[in-house]
Amino acid sequence: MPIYNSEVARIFDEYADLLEIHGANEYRVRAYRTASRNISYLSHNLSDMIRQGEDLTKLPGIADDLAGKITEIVKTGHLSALEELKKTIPEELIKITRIAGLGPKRAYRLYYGLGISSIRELEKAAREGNIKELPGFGIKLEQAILDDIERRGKLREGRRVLYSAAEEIVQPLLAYLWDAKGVKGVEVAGSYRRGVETVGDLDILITSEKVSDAVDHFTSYDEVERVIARGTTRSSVILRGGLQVDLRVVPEESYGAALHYFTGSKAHSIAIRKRGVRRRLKINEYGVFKGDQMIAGRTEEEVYARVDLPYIEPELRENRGEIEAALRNNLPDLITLNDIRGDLHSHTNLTDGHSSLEEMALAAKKRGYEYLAITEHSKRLTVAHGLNKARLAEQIERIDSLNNQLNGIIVLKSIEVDILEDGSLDLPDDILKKLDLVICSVHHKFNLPREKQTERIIRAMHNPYFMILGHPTGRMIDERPPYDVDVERLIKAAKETGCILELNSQPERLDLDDIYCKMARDMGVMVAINSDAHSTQELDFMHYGVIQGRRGWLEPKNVLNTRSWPELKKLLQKSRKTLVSGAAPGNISEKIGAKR
Ligand code: DGT
Ligand code: CA
Ligand code: CA
Ligand code: ZN
Repeated sequence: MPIYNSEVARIFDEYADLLEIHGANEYRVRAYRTASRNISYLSHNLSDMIRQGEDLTKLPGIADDLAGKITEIVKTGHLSALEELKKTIPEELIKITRIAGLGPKRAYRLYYGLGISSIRELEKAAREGNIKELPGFGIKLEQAILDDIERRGKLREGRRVLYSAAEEIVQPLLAYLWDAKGVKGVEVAGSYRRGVETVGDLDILITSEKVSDAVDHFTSYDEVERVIARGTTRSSVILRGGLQVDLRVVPEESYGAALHYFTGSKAHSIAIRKRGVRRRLKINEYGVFKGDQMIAGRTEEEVYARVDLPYIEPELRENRGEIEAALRNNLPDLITLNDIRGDLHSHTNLTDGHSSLEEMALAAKKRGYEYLAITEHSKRLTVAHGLNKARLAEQIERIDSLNNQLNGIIVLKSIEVDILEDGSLDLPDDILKKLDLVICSVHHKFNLPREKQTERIIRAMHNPYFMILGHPTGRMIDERPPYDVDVERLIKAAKETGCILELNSQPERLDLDDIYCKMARDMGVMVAINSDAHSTQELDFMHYGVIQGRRGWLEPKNVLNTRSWPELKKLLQKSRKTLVSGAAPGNISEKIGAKR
């Protein structure tokens, strides 16, 4: 993948900003800014120049040092000096440089002068009038900073946030609410409780002996930016960052009914209420009523029981067949994090990860896993330092020797190999066959027409070493739509070729989504829930995937990595055998052609 001049220019600009925050010599900073501008005006492509062995120092403003850095960027996709510098500067400080009226130089002075390293601290200092006291800042700038922070907050208001971001807000908020006097119960309802991948607002229920204390406590939470409504049964606030939180105070005897009502979804609640009506019962957020008499409401189980249903897990409450399944006594036995025995997708610092092979293995062991697959990128992904055959062979040896030293965890030799445009894989069969597991992913050519994209992937699935399709639709929630692909056909092809689909647990991916998980399950195709961790901490992303899997009705038996290593090994070998004895890769295009 060639690096464009604009990318080199961007990296130099960022480097200049960070140097400036760091207080570097202004000539040095200016050298990178000038180089950045010159590069963006160049008529030649730097990649081509390097390939043709041309001397970069002939370009205006490019000395030896810069020429070396350009070569590094073109060859590796990043600048190690920039990566190093980033480690020494708080990430939020970089955000501060983008606030109106500030820039790297002023960010530097805020950091070293007032110890400000986050937007929160900046806002606080501005409100307290400390910014204007700094030489060269003044009251106008202080006000401009506050205005800009507020404007940014408003921009985010009303936008849905990722489940993972909501979780970061929910955990401390719940702990805080439990601290109020007289509190007997606190729970989040709404889309968050149903595990929806993005959340519009948070709906919190609280039962308390002292209602007004609870409400006061809530509205004086440190993170509250603005109180929208304040009442004895319902209060709403906007938190810093723009997320709305609705708090409802409910009596204990109505707790289950309220929890059911406010968990929704609306479609599910309406269906339940209709079943009530047929039984001459009224169901609302206060309880289940027969005439004027309340006959249930303390727990959700009671509410369901009154309409002759078993308890239904929140993740299923979308009126997508869960009530019918409950009536047939056929609700899924949903997967939990405890059922997961290993992680089948992770990267190390050999490519674009941040932790070493050994650190990853030990972190997986610490999480109680039996196995961890190390799935580095393959060579086409140059920006991620993807592995070629020789480097993969070395990695295989390293893993073999690590496995000899480690107890209680098995590191699987694996790869996340690119699916090329024609459906072939980025590495040859003779190295793939030495691996325990092969994940295949699309990382480029996202914009092929639907038919071509679908065939590209199906063709790859016919490679005998193809086992798991990584992040099957390529979507990034709120950032990139899925590529145009016929997922139903992919699932059918997976069924025919014995392939497995991944549910990638990166919080902005969650790919497969809930609907396709259910489709895979219904069509008898297994799903592997993987973290795709790029560091030891990211192994914890697994729980996001598990929640999405629950929304997709997945049971432990539908999920590949609930198997013990011996069982998993058997399944993988079987998938390989059916294919090796089936179509030879050479015949695949004819096979696909014949099917249509
Ligand atoms: P969100 O916030 O957009 O991510 O989605 P929800 O599901 O959290 O929706 P929200 O916050 O508007 O309302 C929370 C729950 O309250 C919702 O899931 C069901 C219940 N609810 C809200 N409005 C109605 C309604 O008009 N009828 C019924 N039956 N339930 C409602
Ligand atoms: Ca909500
Ligand atoms: Ca709400
Ligand atoms: Zn990937």
